Amino acid sequence: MRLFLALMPPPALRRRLGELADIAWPHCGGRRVPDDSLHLTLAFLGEQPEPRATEIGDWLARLTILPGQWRLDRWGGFRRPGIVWVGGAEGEAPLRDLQYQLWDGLEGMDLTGRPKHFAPHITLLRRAPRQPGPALPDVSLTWDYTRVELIQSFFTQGGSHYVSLARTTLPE
Ligand code: 2AM
Repeated sequence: MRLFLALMPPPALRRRLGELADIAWPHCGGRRVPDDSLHLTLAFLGEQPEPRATEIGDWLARLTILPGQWRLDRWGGFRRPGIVWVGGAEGEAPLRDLQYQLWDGLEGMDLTGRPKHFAPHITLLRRAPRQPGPALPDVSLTWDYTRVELIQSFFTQGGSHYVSLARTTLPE
């Protein structure tokens, strides 16, 4: 099972992010990520056997995270795989703390893959031949997040399809 931990945007923010993908596409090209699949990856776990998914899901369901706010105000890209994303210019310390805390727990279960660098981003376009430029409008969105989800990724003809397997407990 191909797994990752992510923050999934609430529906209204998901729609706004989808609108940004529509705005970026004529400039950058590539394959637009469907609204349902937009997310922020906190920990990519790769292929894992099914019992591992259960173990990770049980661990996640017992966790409560510190709610936080992420201000999205920046276009960005990873030129080589042709990714176009939105992220934050600053104020990412709470997300970094969250990613750090999650990897501590995952490593406690002997999972590996903690990245050397964490660059929080929401991918809008994949395999885009052009990177975002000054013609794109300013981004100003706020994401109030409360829980992390364990997501299983399936490859389909239309791209990746995601299913949520487990989530952290909401804070009281
Ligand atoms: P991306 O959005 O930058 O492509 C599910 O595949 C998620 O995990 C995606 O958000 C993707 O990030 C990320 N991901 C995919 N393959 C990865 C890898 N080999 N290492 C780290 N993250 C990966």
